Amino acid sequence: MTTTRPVPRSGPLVVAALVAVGAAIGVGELVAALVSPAASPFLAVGQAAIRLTPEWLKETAIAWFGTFDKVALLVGMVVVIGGLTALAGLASRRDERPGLVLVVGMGLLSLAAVVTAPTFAPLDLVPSGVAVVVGAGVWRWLRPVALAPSAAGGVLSRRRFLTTAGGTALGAVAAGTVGRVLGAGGASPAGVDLPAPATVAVPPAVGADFVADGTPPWLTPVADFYRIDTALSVPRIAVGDWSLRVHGMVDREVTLDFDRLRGMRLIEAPVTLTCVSNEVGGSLISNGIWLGVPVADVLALAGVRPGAQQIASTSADGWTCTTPLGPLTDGRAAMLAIGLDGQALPIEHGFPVRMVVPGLYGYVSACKWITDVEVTTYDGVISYWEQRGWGRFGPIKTQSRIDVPRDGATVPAGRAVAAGVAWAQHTGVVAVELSVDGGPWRTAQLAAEPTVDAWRMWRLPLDLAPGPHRLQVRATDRSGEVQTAVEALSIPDGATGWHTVSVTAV
Ligand SMILES: Nc1nc2c(c(=O)[nH]1)N[C@H]1C(S)=C(S)[C@@H](COP(=O)(O)O)O[C@H]1N2
Ligand SMILES: [Mo]
Repeated sequence: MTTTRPVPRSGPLVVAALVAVGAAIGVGELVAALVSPAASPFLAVGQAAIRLTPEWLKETAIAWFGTFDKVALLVGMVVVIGGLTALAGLASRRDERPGLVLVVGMGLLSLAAVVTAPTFAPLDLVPSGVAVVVGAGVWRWLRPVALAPSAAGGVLSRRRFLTTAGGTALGAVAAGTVGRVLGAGGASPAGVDLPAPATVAVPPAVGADFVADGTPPWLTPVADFYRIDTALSVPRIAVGDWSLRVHGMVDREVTLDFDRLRGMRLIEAPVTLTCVSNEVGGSLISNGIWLGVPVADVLALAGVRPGAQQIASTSADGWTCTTPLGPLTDGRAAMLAIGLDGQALPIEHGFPVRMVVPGLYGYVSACKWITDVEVTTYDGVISYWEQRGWGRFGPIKTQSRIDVPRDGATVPAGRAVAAGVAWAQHTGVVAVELSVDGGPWRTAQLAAEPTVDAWRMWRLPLDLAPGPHRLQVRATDRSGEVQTAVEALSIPDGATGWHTVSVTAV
């Protein structure tokens, strides 16, 4: 008499594989929180993907997902890992090796991601190492339970599998959650004391916007401030753990802790930040009032040697930018900022210390979570984005935007108002003009200009005949330069062209 072996059910195998991989990720998260917060195996892989993403793909991702590009990456990772894991589970009916290969393969991938991170330290290997061992162990233990013959005592074995797998899954989720919570601890802007600045460069911003006509408020609410960075999980640095090392072409190396920095001469100034990736008409621009220590004062402590040309700033997570010494030492409000709009910096905007330089795009100046400044030459350090094809220098280009009416809007014929913003940080905007259907340029009314380091709002009543119309805007800066009509992509050093919207008057 022959007995046929029961065909193993695929469901439990897939579940077993998913639980094993989930346990690896969850425990990896927990171990990372305990020994090396930046070395979470899951996030390290995502972070490596960000580093390796070719420029065209990054631009496509930003075009598709905007500032949700990181969420999209994480969701994509979950889908890919889940899919591969399910396949490996299915392939493991007769043999545990496909599942093992998957777990070990993912472990090697995360080790590679961790080792190639700019902030790599040997301890960072531990979370991925533990994750592989846990993942492989859970797989080797759960797979036989998943395959337990369903003939005799089938209900029992199914129940045993469900409780075992379910319990392990719960444990994995708990480990991962505890890991995330622990990893988030320590750093908090709440309760950080900000001394009063010696220089309050903040004239009352009265009449600086036309919110009633549809411009953004002159001062961007902190919660609405655009956010751009390469950090999949933001560095969380407790004030007591922070220090800044100033070295390179200096007379004496200096290391400042937070209290020392906070005790130096503080200035407060509005500065409008802009991202080089901002497209014509885009929203990657925001205005804040920053509190900080002039970069020049910190450089003076160290003493810049002759021949130095720029500084290279590095963040806690290993991102770098380079900034020419000129704009850092010519008296403008270039600062190591510790405050934004009267509060300590929000974590995602660089807590506890970041750099802010009026007139330069963020990628060449606005280093968040800054921990290291090297005084060097232009060729001494090539920054993160310069390595990826972006320009070495990133002065902000004179630009303007139509906020109202929106593209595609229907407006009342005869009595609409157009309004928006223009910017030429540290130079200032002296005129904004609007052209309807390619006709003559009409001069817009400008709002007050509390500082040349911030954007400037404009408005212009329109008298449109019924029908479709095309509105175009251009700004003129204080150097006399009229915003160019030439359309350029944001790479390598900032988009140009006139923002154009199409509307229908009825
Ligand atoms: N550490 C770190 N700092 C960074 C970045 C980054 O990726 N990492 N991105 C820069 C870029 S490209 C911009 S536009 C600004 C944005 O600052 P915000 O997010 O506070 O608006 O931060 C800059 N500072
Ligand atoms: Mo940027």
